[in-house]
Amino acid sequence: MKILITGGAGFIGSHIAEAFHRLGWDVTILDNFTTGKRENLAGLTRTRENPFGKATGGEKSSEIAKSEENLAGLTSKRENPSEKETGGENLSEIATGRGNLSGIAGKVEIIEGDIRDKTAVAKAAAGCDVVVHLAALASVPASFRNPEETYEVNFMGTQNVLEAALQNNVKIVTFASSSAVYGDTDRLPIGEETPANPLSPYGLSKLLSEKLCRFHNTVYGLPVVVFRFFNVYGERQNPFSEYSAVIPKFINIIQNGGTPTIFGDGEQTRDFIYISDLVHAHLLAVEGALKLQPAKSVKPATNTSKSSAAYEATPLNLGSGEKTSLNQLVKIMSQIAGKEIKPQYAPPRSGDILHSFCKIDKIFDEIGFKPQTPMILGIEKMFNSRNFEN
Ligand code: UD2
Repeated sequence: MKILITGGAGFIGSHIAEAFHRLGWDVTILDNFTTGKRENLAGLTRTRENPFGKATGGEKSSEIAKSEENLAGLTSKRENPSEKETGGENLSEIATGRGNLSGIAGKVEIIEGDIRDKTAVAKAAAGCDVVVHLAALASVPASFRNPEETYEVNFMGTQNVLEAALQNNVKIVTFASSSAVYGDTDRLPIGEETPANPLSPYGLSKLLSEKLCRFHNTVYGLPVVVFRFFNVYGERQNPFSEYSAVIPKFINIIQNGGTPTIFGDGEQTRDFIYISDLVHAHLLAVEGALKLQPAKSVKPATNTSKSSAAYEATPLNLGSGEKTSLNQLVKIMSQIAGKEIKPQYAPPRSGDILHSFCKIDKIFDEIGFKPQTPMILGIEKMFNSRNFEN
């Protein structure tokens, strides 16, 4: 089985790439390396000699032996009696890196290219069974500075990816949308039925791209899962950029003996989801799609034996379902650091929303996903990782 991950060298993409790699899939990564990093892909190459640590892009790893029983990828457990019955548990282990398939590796191909480049996208998608589309300009503040480029990359880039997926009859595309499509709402927790009122070019670009996904499903029968990511955190998340997310930023400051700054009174809330939970959701979505469509042909999702709205590009919230205020976040970090961290407070950041946390019933009903990582655990793992060395 072969998967294309756009934005696969980024924080999120590299974790998803590792999980599929552990399953024995061939992984193609398309990334323009503006925010993605080659170091993020070290986990794909660690178990064997592989040129990618030094690659300049577009190179292929040497063929390596594959275990027959794992060639079926996600569905292998049905034929493999040595694995546990419950697919969810199994995939969860793969998602957290504890899967017993480590060391079984498919081919890895890294293509340096931009999703605005149709030729690069077509080349990357050739022969793929699954596409995970993550590549985007993902910053809200940056989208205000450069709305045009945000629309070009996020919307037209998505068009190129969907078109290439269609050309290759892929079994499933997953699309990374965002909680930013909701804008500010007082209907909490946020259910998928909440009217989308994006308040940034970034949020709008994601909403428009969701529509593109839905269009490709309705008109061409392309199966697409649309995930609305909430605040994702985890190892390898960049703490150094001006647009860095609050968790890696604060951990880095604390580990360097500094004082984190909270914008506002710290009572704003976010729904933080740990990276391995997000990876698990992707594995479940792909597994579900493969069960629905065992043959390599794209049929309208409605014609499959067991239809699911999830594969018809109706959005699914991908969050923890828990709300955490910034003040609570600092308390959790104090607990892990073993000392009281006293943040300083600054005026609220303009354009910030106050509260964001989501309902997660739909994603459970549709693909059986439930987050499993309490924040204290996820953040502790980040504290213990070595990714914050500049
Ligand atoms: C996240 C996503 C964004 C979009 C949005 C949807 C990140 C980096 N951004 O934006 O892409 O999907 O959700 O609504 O994941 N904060 C501080 N001090 C700091 C940095 C941040 O107090 O030094 C606050 C910030 O004001 C906000 C909260 O922490 O209230 C979270 O900020 P963020 O930048 O991590 O993420 P957010 O929710 O703005």
